[in-house]
Amino acid sequence: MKKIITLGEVMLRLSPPGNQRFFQAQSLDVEFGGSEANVGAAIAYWGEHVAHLTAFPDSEIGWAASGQLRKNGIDTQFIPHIPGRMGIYFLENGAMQRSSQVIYDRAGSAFAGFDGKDLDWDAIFEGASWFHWSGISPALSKECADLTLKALQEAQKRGVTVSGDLNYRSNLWKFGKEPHEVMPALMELTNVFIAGTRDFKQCLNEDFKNFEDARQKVFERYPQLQYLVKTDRESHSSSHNTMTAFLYGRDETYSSRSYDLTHIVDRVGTGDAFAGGLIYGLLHMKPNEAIEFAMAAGAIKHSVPGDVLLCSLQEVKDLASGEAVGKIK
Ligand code: KDG
Repeated sequence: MKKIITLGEVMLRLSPPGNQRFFQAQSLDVEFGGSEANVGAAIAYWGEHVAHLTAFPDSEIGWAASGQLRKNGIDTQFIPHIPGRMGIYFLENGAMQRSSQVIYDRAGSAFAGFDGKDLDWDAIFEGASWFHWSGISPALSKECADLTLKALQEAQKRGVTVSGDLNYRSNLWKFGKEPHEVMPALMELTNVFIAGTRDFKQCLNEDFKNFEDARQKVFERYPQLQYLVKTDRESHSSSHNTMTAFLYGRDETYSSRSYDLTHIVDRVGTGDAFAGGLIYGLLHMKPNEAIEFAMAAGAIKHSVPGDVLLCSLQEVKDLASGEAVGKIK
């Protein structure tokens, strides 16, 4: 069993049932979600030891959140319960030509104010093979940016492989720093980037001509970088997308098969299921198999409501190998 560490905020996810608009809703469906914990949940379901780092409020909601992580198979032993509130995100599911909408209500959350000064890094990383972070955490506050950097330094010190989903979100980054003032130092300590051209432009404040241009420059600039991974999504409507994934090494490129995803149930968390599949794949498989496995995990997530992909290893392997019934181009 491998040990994987993930870091990031977990929020309450409140959404109008089905495809109702916010205005219509008489009730809201309640879940917990957070990009990096979603990644961890998928991997934990496949039998690995995943420990998540975050901070929860010392309230019934905070305890419910940590209970949910444990229910998802995640080790919560390093998570403190501290003063502060639970961040919330409201999600209205799109339909047909109407996109989904996310509204954040997360300022002043326990995680945003968490400096991690009391974390026992030796215990956290003991026996760990992998650390995963995303560009969401450093966007939230100075404390979270510093905590992400510290976690990366501790991971690198111990030779733990690091993946980062650069995940630029324009509606975050409100604490007074721009992405390019924070992200390059984090990228220097990361071995696998999950990112597209827009992420690179924003994180490095550079006007790359296209993805090829960015790819060449980041491989030159970051000697520790092993893989650069991206997904291409063509959105025909809210419920019909086409997706393909690509994995670039220094000397090799692999692409997954393309998935024609019709009747999408919930695409939130697709990138997280994909990242979980990638981490699991790179820990256990050859790179060409890993990207196929990751894309299959991301594809299956579209059929599952909620933030988290919970499905068996075999189901993902079957789809990845083309043996499952699925609409594959
Ligand atoms: O990838 C899914 C995330 O967007 C969701 O879990 C909420 O973590 C979240 C965020 O910060 O938006």
